[in-house]
Amino acid sequence: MKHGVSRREFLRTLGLGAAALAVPACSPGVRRASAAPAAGPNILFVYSDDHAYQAISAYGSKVNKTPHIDRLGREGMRFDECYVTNSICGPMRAVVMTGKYSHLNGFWRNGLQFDVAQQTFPKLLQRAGYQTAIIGKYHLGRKLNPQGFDYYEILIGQGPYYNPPMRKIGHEQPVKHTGYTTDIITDLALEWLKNGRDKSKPFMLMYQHKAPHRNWQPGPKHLTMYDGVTIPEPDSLFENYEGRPTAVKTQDMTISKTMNRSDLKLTPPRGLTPEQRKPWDAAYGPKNKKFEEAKLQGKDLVRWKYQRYIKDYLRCIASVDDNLGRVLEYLDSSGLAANTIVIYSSDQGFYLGEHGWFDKRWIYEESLRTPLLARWPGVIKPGSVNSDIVSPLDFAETFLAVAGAGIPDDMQGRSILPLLKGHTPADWRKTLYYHYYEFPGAHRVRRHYGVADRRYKLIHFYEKNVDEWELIDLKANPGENRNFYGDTAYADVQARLHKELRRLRKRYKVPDADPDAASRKRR
Ligand code: SGN
Ligand code: CA
Repeated sequence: MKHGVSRREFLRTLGLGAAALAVPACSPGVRRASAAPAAGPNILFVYSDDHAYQAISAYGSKVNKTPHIDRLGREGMRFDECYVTNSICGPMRAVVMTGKYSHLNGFWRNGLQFDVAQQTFPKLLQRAGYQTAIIGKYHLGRKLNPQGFDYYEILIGQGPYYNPPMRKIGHEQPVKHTGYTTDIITDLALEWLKNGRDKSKPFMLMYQHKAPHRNWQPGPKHLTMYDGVTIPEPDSLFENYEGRPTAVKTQDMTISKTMNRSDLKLTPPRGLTPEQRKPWDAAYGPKNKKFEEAKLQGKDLVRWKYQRYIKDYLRCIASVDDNLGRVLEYLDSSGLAANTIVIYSSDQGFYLGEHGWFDKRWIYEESLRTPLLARWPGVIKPGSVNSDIVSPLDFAETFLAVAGAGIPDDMQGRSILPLLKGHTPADWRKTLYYHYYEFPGAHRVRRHYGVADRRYKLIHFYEKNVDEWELIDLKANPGENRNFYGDTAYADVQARLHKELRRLRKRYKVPDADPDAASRKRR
């Protein structure tokens, strides 16, 4: 166990919140014994899909308001530099489960089956006396049932926005639901909190939304929100990619070209009931008619697409935020709030028109950084902000530390518990290693790895036919549209980052060949 220091520190500092946390004065040895009741707080992990920090008012959103997410920041801590390790859904979920990089947890691209037999933090929490549940999006494969959960009810694959069939523990066949998925996931989570769990144990609930994932279908309550409003455009909506790496020029994720009629709601979604179709058609019908008649071209058309996209995206978020409000209200009224750590995060960030894009995948800011807010009454100082580099790679370790359970040596992140308490260890990381693999794949983003600190990024697009390097300087060029690689003024920075990249690849045991190298060669 490598957690000795942080655990001792955890116990030492418990004086702070001991009463509120109802932690009995027991030694670590006793705590770990299987017969002892778990003593840590409840853990509520709220996870959305593709929720950009630019669309959270606590992060200074220029486009929307998220009062309930903001509340977590006001009553807890906001992390400004939470970097994902592989900006894509399934892989980040696997990183969260295991505390390991993709090349070690085996789930390096979407569409794989997660090896459920491996070590995960929910299994370790179970062993530490927690009751564990996952409700909502799972996206770690359909072939095997989740392990490490006392309860699960999960979407199948991506799952639809309306009327989702869900896989429920103990049921052979999917359970059908009628309604809006964000509401349904919340209803199920509340039901489990109220009546489903074993109240003699602390819980760890993963409450995970499908929203606001593509193709951004708003719920019945938000269909006309933002009508008549113009949402500000990002400065780089019409970026031309001059001087950028080949990978940037050959992607397929622009609002102008990639978005299809279904994304833009020019065709209605399938699978709605007649009662759901009625308000949908009433909301989109007249607007679509006006659009078709206007016969927009060029930049005007892109501008229209951006407005349609961003409004639908924000409508989906409004529902996520409203539903979080319901959950927070329940924690308050049930008295659970005082002894529950609530975390809000997203599997990765998202482009809201920056570089002309939607989607994610890149090491660039909007998809590297993901929101992270945490509230833990009596432990986290309300209204605090942290700007250390943290990562979902640290979540498993953090949950185990919060629970007072041991952190296995083979996990690759580090518990952020000291940061939550306002103390950053002197040897906290200053850089993060990143690696994206899903090419060929949707949106044609080339494989790349790189290192990011808070100012610079060194990026390697490393496939044989597109072997290119890029150096980003956020201070000189916050828009990340200039490549400083090879610029003599950056020689020292470049050399330093090359060295750091080699160090990190060695430290995290990144193999020279990609996981699919052998099969790609055969093809
Ligand atoms: C779907 C989407 C893509 C998206 C991937 C991965 N297309 O394929 O736009 O990048 O999911 O998203 S869609 O037309 O089916 O919506 S992830 O969040 O699951 O990684
Ligand atoms: Ca995602």
